[in-house]
Amino acid sequence: MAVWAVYLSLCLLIALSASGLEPDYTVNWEAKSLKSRDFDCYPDGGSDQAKCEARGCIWEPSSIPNAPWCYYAETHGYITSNIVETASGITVDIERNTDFPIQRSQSRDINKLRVEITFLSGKSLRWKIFDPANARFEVPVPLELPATPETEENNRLYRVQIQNKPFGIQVIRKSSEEIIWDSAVPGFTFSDQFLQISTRLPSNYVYGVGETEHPSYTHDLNFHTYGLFAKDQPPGYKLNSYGVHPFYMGLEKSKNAHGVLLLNSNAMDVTILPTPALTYRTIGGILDFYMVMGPTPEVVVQQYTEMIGRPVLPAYWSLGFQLCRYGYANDAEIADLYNDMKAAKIPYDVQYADIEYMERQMDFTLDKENFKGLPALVDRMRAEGMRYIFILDPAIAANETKGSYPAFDTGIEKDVFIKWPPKLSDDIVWGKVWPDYPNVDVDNSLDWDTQVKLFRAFVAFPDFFKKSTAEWWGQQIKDYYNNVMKFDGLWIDMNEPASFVHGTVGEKCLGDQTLENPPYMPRLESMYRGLNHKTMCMNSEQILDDGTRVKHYDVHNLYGWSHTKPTYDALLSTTGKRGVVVTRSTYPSSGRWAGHWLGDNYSRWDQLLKSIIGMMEFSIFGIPYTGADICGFFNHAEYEMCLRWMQLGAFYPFSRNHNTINMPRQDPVAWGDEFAAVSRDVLNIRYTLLPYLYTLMYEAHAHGNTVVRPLLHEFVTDENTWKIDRQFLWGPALLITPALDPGVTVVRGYVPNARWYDYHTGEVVGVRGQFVDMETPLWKINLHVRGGHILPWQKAESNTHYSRLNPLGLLVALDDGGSAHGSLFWDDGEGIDTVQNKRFLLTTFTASSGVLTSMVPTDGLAEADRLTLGLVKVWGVTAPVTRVTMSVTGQPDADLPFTYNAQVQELQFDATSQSHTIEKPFTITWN
Ligand code: MIG
Repeated sequence: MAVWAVYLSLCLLIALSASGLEPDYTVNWEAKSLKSRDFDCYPDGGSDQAKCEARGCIWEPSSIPNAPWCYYAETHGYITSNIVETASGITVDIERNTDFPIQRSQSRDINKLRVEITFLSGKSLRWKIFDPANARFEVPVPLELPATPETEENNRLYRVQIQNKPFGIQVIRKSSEEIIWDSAVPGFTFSDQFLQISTRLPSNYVYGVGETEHPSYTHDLNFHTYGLFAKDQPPGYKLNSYGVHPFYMGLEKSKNAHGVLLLNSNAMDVTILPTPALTYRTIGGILDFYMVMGPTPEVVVQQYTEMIGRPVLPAYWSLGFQLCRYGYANDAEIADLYNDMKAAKIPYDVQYADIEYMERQMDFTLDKENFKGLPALVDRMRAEGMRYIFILDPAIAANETKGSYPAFDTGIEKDVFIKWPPKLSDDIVWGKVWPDYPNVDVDNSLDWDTQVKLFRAFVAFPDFFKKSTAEWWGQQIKDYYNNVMKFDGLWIDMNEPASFVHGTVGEKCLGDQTLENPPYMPRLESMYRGLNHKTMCMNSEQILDDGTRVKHYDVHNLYGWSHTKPTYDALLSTTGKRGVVVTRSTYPSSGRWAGHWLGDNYSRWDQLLKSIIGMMEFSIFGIPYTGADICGFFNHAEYEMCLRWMQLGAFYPFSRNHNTINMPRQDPVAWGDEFAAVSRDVLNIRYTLLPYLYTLMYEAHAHGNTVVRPLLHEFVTDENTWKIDRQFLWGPALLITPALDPGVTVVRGYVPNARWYDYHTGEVVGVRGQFVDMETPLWKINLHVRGGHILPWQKAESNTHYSRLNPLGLLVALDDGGSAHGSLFWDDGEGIDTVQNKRFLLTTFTASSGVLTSMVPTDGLAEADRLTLGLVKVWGVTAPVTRVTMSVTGQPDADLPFTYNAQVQELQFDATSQSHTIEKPFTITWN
């Protein structure tokens, strides 16, 4: 068929459908070939007609930007040969369709495969595609799966159908009959180093796939490819970055939602196509998919985190504001900053030290010249209720005199460092990172490569998969705490792992070069420079817990993951408290032990929006404790941008202002009084709402809820919310509408369909289900509270040590019917396993018809941590109030002092005088 004819009938089709006349004579095959036309048979680039046809594919230039010119024939793929259905799943044998030539001569095709579909539960399923004849690498990240499959058909939300030519799996949501996964599309490939599978998507709305920067939270479907491979790569458009999350959430036409994880840890890329469809291409392992059926976006995250592990509950203080920079000159500079913050009365809980506190950037050392006073300063700050976190990099310096650097010496003794496969060499795979050689005068004016060559010492990378490594790492951390200085949390960086040499010192990786430069190179930042660009050789050998030897090629993306639990365990066992760990490189389930900052961003306006998108993505990846470096890491921050960023960052769960070396200061006391005042005001709001934020963190930990919540999670039936990424929610009830652009005094925001109150005034917003213009003078960030919710709060203090001592306030925002509900989670803020051991208080609050009552489902709080009830604000009280009475079982009723503001419809009453501790239920009535 001539190309022009297809093109013409296409135009006709478009013209007619645009005019509303659906012609029934434009036959189906047109639409069908249009579909297969999207699936790229030459993603490697550099194709031409001859090369394309040599793959048995169809060459047809296209004027659509990014559309493939070489695409698969309809039946290109595998053929189903045998299907066995049981009550708990389906097993399918498939064979390569040999009508088509092999795909890539350098990557051996595997012609016979086994497909195992398991009905994990009524709401989740798994399909695993593997080589039944030869075991291949499988991801060693443990998932929590139901003990027995759901064998009762009627209990399953889904049905699975197998297509045979090409082979494909179709998952159908029974309630809507929508096909929500459909891999019966051309191009399925399973070869040694190139595995490709595509699925049609049920709607144009798909979210996730990281860690990589996306210009919008909703994916653009026009053939965009994102590489996933852990790299010390600041976030940038289409650049693979620190972590890897092959997870997406898809919306369906029926407005249901589902989530899909590809449990594969090899380098890969993911393309999103307008079909709509999605293509995965990975270069190793097997294809192991897990789907959760929701049916709402929020439930998808609950189900996903049930599988990968629920997020850690961070210490209460880690929700406080934090200050860091790379390149503090000495401890005196930190002391001055602390004093200035105190004097300016800006709430702040955590101070950091970056790599400069170390001697020559070596882990577990202290620069005894410039940071001699740091341990004492930390002691002083901690005595005043502050906390301290310091940085650790995984790589350990190797050029110290024997006997002078225990971290390396004991590491060698315990054989913790990554080596070559024994048949090639018994040496360590040396890299170079920050640590300097002993006795060098670092000259920063030299170019980078010369500096690396002259000044940077050899380093060894610990293999954190080994138990012995985890023990050794924990011991170093413990020794530092006991012998050098105290700390409360740990910040782990450079764990992609990052190196300043490519592969190894000398840059020659031993052994199989297809591991360094595979036959198919995913669309990575380093695709033309090899996989080992800025990291270690792919042929390095790592050893799993059970003794299995694996190649770094297969587990590279798990390096940060493997670093995280040992660090968290060490923090707990060393300090006896749960603290917090923040890690740069993550993989599904990293959230069980740590939070994540969004990496080395820029001091640029566009980064404010990108931080919201990044946080929302980490919300659905199950890592709720997240945020970006406030005011930007690289480059000079500018006053207005930094101020707006302080306002936005006050609503990051992980709220830290951080800056790179040699840049001007950008902390809140660096800009003068007005800046300090605005920072203080907005951080006071954050601190006031910390009891609410902490309760959300508990809900994430216990039930998998999101904390930073995209609007579509609360209002999924309203399609207006599906694209919103310039606003976000804290849980269900606080809407945050930041100013994200220079010079604005008005910001356009969506008011979802509910009653909302202006946080600053308590007044009801007159509209709903609409975009509105909100005033945003420089001092103000727009915040709205959703009617129907009760938010716990406490008066802010200089840090959480003090704010936690204040009485508990409640903000009761009544809905249209005069009702509201909410809860409070409270514990000692830092005890280990308080949730598991039920050493916490959970109180629920309900307001309705002028009565506020509390109930206490869990009362495991130690007496010292009890809270008294203080000031309660009720918004949306329409009639004047004459009396407010509090009653508690076994006590006489008490009148409470109150005020009523008729204009704002706000009732305030104060229970402070009652000294009522809230683990005892109460009822308060107003009339
Ligand atoms: O190569 O420790 O992302 O937050 O300040 C830079 C210095 C190493 C990268 C981290 C950044 C940190 C910096 N680190």
